Amino acid sequence: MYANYKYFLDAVIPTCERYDVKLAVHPDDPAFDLFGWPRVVSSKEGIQRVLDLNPSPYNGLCLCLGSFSSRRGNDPVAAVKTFMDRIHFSHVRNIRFTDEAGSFYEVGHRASEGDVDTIGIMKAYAEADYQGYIRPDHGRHLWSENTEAGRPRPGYGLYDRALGIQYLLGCWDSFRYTK
Ligand SMILES: [Mn+2]
Repeated sequence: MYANYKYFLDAVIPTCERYDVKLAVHPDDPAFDLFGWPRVVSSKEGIQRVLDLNPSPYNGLCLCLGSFSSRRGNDPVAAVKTFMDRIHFSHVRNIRFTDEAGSFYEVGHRASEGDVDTIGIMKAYAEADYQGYIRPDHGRHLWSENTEAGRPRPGYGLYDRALGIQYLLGCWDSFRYTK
């Protein structure tokens, strides 16, 4: 898969550079083995290997800290600091493990609600004056928010993503704001 990945990158990166299109790979979701499928972007080592396949800054990351953190032992704050220069987009969200095997579910964005240090992540971005894009990624299904068809809207509900954005901005401001 890495060989195929390099073949793809080497073919498209020159065009990306010419037209200023930044590629951004999302980590495996979840970042551990499922049904024996190979994993490519599941650890710091895997990310480094993908970035090294083509050294152009246009070969970058959509660093999803929810997915990345789903692998036991992965340190999301360290990953942000290590790969800062290649992160074009970041998904900042929280998960809580439910067993030692790595089962988890998605929780609200507050650091205290789960196992991901969302405050430490935003501190790392703020201290580096990160200029890329961040989104809260997923949101819980809150207040019976439904689609126009009347069905529940799990995963991408507006209400909890709005709450998540404000939490992340609050973290950012607490590290960046000066009056
Ligand atoms: Mn994501």
